[in-house]
Amino acid sequence: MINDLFLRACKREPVERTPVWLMRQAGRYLPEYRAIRAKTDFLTLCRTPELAAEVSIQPVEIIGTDACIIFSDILVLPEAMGVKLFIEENTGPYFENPVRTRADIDKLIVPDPCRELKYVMDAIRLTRKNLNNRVPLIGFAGSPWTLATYLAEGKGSRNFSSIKELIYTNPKDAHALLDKLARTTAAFLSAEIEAGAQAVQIFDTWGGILPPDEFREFSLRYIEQVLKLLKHNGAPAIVFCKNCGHSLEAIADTGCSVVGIDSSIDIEKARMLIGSYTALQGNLDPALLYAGPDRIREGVKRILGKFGKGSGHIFNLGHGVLPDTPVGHVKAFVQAVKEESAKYHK
Ligand code: 1CP
Repeated sequence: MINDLFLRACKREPVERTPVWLMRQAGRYLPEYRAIRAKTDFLTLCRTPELAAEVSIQPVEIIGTDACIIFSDILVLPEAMGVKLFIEENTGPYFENPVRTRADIDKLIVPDPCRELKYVMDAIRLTRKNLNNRVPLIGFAGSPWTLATYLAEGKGSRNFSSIKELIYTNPKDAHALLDKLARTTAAFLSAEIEAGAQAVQIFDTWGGILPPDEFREFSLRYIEQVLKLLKHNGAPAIVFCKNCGHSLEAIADTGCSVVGIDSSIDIEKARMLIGSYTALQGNLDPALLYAGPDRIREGVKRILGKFGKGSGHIFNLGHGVLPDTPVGHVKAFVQAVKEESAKYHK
C-alpha cells in the first residue's frame, strides 16, 4: 500500500499527518460523475463493475482523498433479499412493496452475497486492481435498523411512522426482521472483505430517530451482532450512527475499531470518552464546504486542535458531502487537512 495513512489511523498507529476522505465522496458534486450519470441510470451504474470502479476512483484522483469507498448503495442489499428497488430520478429510491407484516418479513430471503450481489464483489475486485494500492478501499453496508426503516416505510421518511409502529406494537416481529437483516449484512460485509475491501463502514443514518433505550435495543444490538458474525480478516470496522451522541460509549463497545461522529458532537469530548480504545472519524459540518477556502481552513484547524496530538483520527465530514458543493471547496478542504495536520503528529 503506497498510502496506508487511513488504515494506520483506524488502528491508532502513528501517522505523519491525519488521513482524510468524505462520506458520499463519489457522487453528484463531481462533474465527472454527472457526466457518467447523464448516460447511465443509477442502478445500472451500481451493477456495472467497470463504471462503479471508475466513479469510485474519481475522488481519489480529482480530490486527493486518502481512501476510496466502493460506489454502491445501502439499498442493494434489501433488494437482494427479494424486495424490488426503484430509483426515481427526482424523488429518490423506493420499494414498491414495503415490509410491514410477519408474512412480509418471513418472505425475505437471506441471499448468498457472492451470487445475488456478485456485481458488488466484482466492482470491489476491479476497483482494487485499478487503484493499484494507491489508497485503501472501504466497503460498506447500512445498519440493520437503517435498512429496516427503508423496508418498512418503502422510501425516505419524515416521521418513520411505519417502522416505529412496528417496534412499539409488535417488537417480536421487529426483532425477527432485524435479526434477518443482521445475518444478511454480516455475510455481505464478509464477502466484501473477501473480495478485497480493506475496511468496512456501517451507516446507521437513522439510529438517531430513536430514544436512547430503543436505539440500543433496535439498532446497536444488531450492529453488535453484525460485528460478531463478521469475518474481519484484519479489516477495521467503522460504525457511523448519525445523531447518536447520547450513546458514544455504547457505540464504541460494539467492538468496532472506529466510531464515526456527526457534526453535533464535540470531538474533544468524544476523544475523552472513547478515544483511548477506538479511533474517531469526522466531523466537519458538510455545509461548511459552501463557505470559501479560508473559512473551511479555519473549521479544519478548529477540529484538529480539539482532537489534539496523536493518532486515531480520520478526518471526514459529519455526514455526506452535499450534491451542490463546489468541487474547488472540496479540494480546499482536503488540502487544508493535509497541510494543517502534520504538526499534530510530530
Ligand atoms: O442521482 C444519483 O446519482 C443518486 C444519488 C445516490 C448516490 C450518489 C444514491 C441514491 N446513492 C448514492 C451512492 C451512495 N449511497 C454511496 C456511494 C459511495 C460514496 O460514499 O461515495 C453510499 C456510501 C451510499 C449510502 C447510502 N444510501 C446511505 C447512507 C449514507 C448517508 O448518506 O446517510 C443512505 C441513507 C442511502 C439511501 C439513498 N440512496 C440514494 C438516496 C438519494 C438515498 C437517500 C434516500 C432518502 O432517505 O430519502
